[in-house]
Amino acid sequence: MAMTDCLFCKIVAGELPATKVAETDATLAFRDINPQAPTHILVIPKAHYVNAAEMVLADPDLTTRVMEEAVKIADSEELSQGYRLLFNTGKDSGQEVFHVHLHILGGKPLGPMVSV
Ligand code: DGP
Repeated sequence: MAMTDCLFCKIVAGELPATKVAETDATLAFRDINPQAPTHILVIPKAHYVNAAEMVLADPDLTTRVMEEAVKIADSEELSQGYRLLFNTGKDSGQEVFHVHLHILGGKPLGPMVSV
């Protein structure tokens, strides 16, 4: 169910613009507004889940569809040298948008994953 105050639900509903990359009945992919790599795309389920943990527990099949879509997009974006798939989940991860989204990052060597 769409949440009226959710940024990514508004993108799904066409109420806010986004540079769309791919769409299925259950998922939408669009370019990140603040790219952290030459290719930075977000894949979201159209249904609203706060984060990956909530989606995995509620709908494993949808989780698989989000992952499958990311792999297809990585292929179509020619990220054959490698890419990173990332779900920020919760406060310590730095999650800023609370509609689950899978980051696809690639297009250059990405370096270490996190600093400690
Ligand atoms: P996270 O930290 O995992 O919650 O990442 C949220 C990402 O969403 C961040 O990389 C920037 C992106 N983002 C935030 N607002 C918008 C928006 O309105 N449009 C698009 N395309 N991306 C957005």
